[in-house]
Amino acid sequence: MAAAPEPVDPAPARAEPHDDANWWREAVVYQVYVRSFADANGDGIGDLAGVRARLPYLRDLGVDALWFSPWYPSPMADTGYDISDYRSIDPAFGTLEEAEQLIAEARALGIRTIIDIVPNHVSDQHPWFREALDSPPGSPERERFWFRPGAGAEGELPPNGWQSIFGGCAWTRTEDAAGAPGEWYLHLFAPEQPDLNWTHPDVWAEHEDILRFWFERGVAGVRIDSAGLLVKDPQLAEETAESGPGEHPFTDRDDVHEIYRQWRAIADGYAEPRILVGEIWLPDAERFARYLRPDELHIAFNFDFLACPWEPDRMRNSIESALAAHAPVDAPTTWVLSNHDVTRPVTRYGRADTSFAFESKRAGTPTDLERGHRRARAAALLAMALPGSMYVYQGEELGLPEVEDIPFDRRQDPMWLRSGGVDPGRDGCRVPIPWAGDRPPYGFSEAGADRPWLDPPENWAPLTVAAQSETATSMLSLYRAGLRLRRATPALGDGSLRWLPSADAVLSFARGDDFACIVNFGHEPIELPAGTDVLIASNDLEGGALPQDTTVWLRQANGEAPSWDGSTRPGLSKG
Ligand code: TEU
Ligand code: CA
Repeated sequence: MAAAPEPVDPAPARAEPHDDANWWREAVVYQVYVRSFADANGDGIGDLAGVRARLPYLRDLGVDALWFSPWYPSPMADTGYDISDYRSIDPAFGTLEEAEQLIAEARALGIRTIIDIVPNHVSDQHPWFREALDSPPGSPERERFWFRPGAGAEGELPPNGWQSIFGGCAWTRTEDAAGAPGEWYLHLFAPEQPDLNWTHPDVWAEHEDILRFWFERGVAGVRIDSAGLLVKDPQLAEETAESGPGEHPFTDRDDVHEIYRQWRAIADGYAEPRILVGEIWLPDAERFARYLRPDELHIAFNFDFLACPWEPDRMRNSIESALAAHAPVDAPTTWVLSNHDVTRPVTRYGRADTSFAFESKRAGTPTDLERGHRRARAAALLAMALPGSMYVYQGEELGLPEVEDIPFDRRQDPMWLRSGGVDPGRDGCRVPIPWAGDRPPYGFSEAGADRPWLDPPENWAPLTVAAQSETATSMLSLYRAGLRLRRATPALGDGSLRWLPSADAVLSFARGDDFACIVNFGHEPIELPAGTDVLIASNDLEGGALPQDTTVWLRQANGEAPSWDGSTRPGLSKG
């Protein structure tokens, strides 16, 4: 038997529900990937009219806010993360006026709107980059980007060895109108996404203005794309294996924090303060937490939890270290199981190795979807019970699996294209949402519409919203019930947790005076503590015991002593 984990946070539970200004500390935020959500005009691409029509669905699901992946005009080299105009809406999605209507309509249903801001790079069709290409080396127009002469006798080699996150060289050589080669420019992602130079005052001023533009249209906050990458080493030093904290040439450099302090001041300037959500992939929890200091970002995605394998000790460590890292800056932790960049949880958790890593996505390895589905259900109730806020990616609530057999000629993701097919890409988690009916596209578009931009599989009829709404045991019913209970349970949301003694294969924690959550990862069904009522379980109990890969929420029965505080050890003794 392993020693019981120490209590992680002795702070008292939150005394009263948070006031409205702190909504984000415990919000459930639903990520809308507009292109794949709902297609109202039948061109095979999801749009804002489609989202507006489905707002009641989102209200009934019980989410507090929507985060929209980029909806701006874009050549779609990276499905919208290559923006050519930050103050408008792509015509495929709708109009600015529709976006304003959507923001207002959602708010009338109690749902706030968060938009995606991409400050690291712009589209190569953005006017600034077009001007830069049309201007000579050394011109002010080029200063807003990272143009450099090449190395080698003829400038034929890239300025340094940095590699693109999407694979291949991070530099592309320019040509003038006559086809003569010239300077190179930096792109940490695709060549269609040139990096901005964040030492340039225009870049700062432009983004501050973009923030105000959208805040004044009623958005409640922004999700900041690639938030740790904005600042580059001006010397363009090579990456080395042993760079210390803040020394990497383009990740997590100390100067980046100054940008977010400035943005925080803007966000705080509104009567209803706006919030800043960081997309930051950093293994170092302490460096990560620096972004969440009181005058910087409000919150950032906890990718460690997303990437964590479905194993009790690893999960417990991930949860503990996240809570411990967030506590000193008084920022709430987020609980994220999926987004538009990663393998769907149902698939991930069905593999022998249940972790997530960009470098090894294990596409095509044996996958037990039934087991993955069961674990994804257990993970959902775990995430909903943990202290802080939760982010749900569209389709997660339907238990959609990763689509792994998209024909090569249909795949669009630059990760797939630029890796020469080595990386399966991210299209498999971006397939259109199935709403109703027996056949693709399952109500994503109406009958007679154009083919959807990615085809939903032939076997998704049982996964539609309509089908799952009819079934009490569906993933959708679990998300609806779990989110409803989460909202109705004062001990949940923001606050702290107390670990309870349990067997190695079990996670068990209490929140508030009368709530406990138990997850059983092990083969043996475990007895539940005496004197408790089951609020919800991710799968059926077996003769009153909690089976493998199942999460249960318990409430202390009326008038009973708190039987879980030391007196019972789930998995070790009878309750
Ligand atoms: O993702 C950022 C991103 O891909 C990196 O943080 C990367 O995943 C990480 O460093 C891996 O080591 C965002 C968006 O979510 C994604 O869809 C975009 O393609 C990307 O930025 C470029 O805008
Ligand atoms: Ca459409």
